[in-house]
Amino acid sequence: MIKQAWWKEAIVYQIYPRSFKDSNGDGIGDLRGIIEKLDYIESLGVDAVWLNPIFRSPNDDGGYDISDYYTIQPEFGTMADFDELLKGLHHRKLKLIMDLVLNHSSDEHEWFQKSRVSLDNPYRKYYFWKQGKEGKAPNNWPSFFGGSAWQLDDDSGEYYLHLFSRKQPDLNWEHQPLRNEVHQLMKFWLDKGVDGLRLDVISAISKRVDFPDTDTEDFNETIRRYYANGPRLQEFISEAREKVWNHYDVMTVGEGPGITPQNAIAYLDEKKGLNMIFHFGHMFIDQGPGGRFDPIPWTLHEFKKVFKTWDDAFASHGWGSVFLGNHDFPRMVSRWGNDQEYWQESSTLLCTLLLTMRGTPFIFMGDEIGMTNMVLSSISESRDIETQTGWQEAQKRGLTEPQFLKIANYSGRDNARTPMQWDSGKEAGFTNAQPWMPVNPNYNRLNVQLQAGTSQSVLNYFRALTRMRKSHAVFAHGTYNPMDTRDENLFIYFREWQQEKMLIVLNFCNEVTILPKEVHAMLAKRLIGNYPERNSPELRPWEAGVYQL
Ligand code: TEU
Ligand code: CA
Repeated sequence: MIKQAWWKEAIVYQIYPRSFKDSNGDGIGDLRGIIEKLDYIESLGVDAVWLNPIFRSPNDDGGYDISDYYTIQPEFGTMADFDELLKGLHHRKLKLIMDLVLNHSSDEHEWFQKSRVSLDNPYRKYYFWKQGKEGKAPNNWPSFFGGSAWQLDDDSGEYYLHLFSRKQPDLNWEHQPLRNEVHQLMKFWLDKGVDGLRLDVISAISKRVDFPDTDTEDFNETIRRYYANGPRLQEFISEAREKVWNHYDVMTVGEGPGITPQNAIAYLDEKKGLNMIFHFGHMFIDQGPGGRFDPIPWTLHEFKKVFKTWDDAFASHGWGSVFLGNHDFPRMVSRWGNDQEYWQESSTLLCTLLLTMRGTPFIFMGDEIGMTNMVLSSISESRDIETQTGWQEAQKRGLTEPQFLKIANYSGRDNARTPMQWDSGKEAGFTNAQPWMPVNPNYNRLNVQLQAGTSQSVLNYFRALTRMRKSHAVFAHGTYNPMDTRDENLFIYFREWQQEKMLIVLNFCNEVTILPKEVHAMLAKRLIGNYPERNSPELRPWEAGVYQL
């Protein structure tokens, strides 16, 4: 019997450890805090947990700057805590997906410290070092975090490449000894029984290493053409597959800007590729050419088109993830829904979309209770390097702090990193100390404890959705066929597999919307909905319903 790929049927819960639960009163979330909450995680009806990086890091970019791949970040706990957490997850039949950041390390990693010592040491080639041109950087590549992607190192007089912060030097995958080191560290964690790897920015491990200037001002275009999808990408992935992953029962999910519907399948070769990728199609529809801090309006039409395009890309093979938020994006109800007058309805509608779509659903911690964006009143409150450097860039464009804050409060990553809201007690039950990041002031009316005891809460609706998804295989394995309604507010689609056929109806707006007659005629047996059931062609604002046909 071919082992069914568990990850195709799984529902994954993403935990940003720093903000989940503080167990030792230092204001920082940690592994023992997650252990305390294992019963809660199990109660959600999810199958796996994806932990954002938990390795030693100076925290320049929220742990995505690793200084030791073999040690747990001391603030998060010890290796013994990790082992206990893994055991606790496995005891509850929950899988663990770890987040490996391999496109770059921290500049405090010993490899980089040795690499920078001289021009000819064995570690020099672990990174990209280049002479400048006419006293400037080797080329015009911009960093994700503002400024040039090159940093001059005074000692050696050469520049090193960092697509992200200057404390995140890019690792040179062209160099076989570096790849061997990467294979070793993967084996270390897989030998411990980790079930999955999220491979951060895997799309950029092969880049244009002839380093030509970018000829476009569009940042996402620069990524696609110069930083990601380089000539040796498939080679590096298939080598890791052959030398490491094939020897374990492990799921690999690739993350990375620059992955497109056209090139995604190349990452997912059945024999030599990854199992799954995160795509960002929908996550960039409200970003202009300037990227995150250049927001533009989005339309439901485009949103629906992205889901269709990506589903077509994976129609016959390959497999995608479905997510509407994570630690890099604003809270889904604030971005795609209405976190004011229709907070409850739009939160539950978005959860319905997540859990009825084709592809593995990834739910970001707190979205199961409808956590919302938090308003920064000054840049100094931001804890995110991307917002802080974004502000520096914005000042060069002449923006005032209030003007930039308005943008950052819409699209910045701080929104997703406020502490999990457990109860209405001090600091929302996240910590009994000063939290590393302020708790969203709405915690006393938006928290787990309050919702656990309310049958119609977002939390209990989410739990009902996971139960529904698990009891009907059509959601994991079925086809996806959207209905192309003329109406801009409706998102309607069918899921079909063997004898089962489902119809999902979502009213993505603040108004009442009339259903097309042929659809209303099908609304016989409702499995779940976020309003009291009634027989009417009128959908209420943000109404969601799942119907068995
Ligand atoms: O993000 C990489 C990535 O996809 C970027 O486009 C990201 O969405 C954003 O634009 C940068 O915030 C991964 C991690 O998810 C992110 O937290 C890290 O900052 C980044 O890599 C560097 O490791
Ligand atoms: Ca702590």
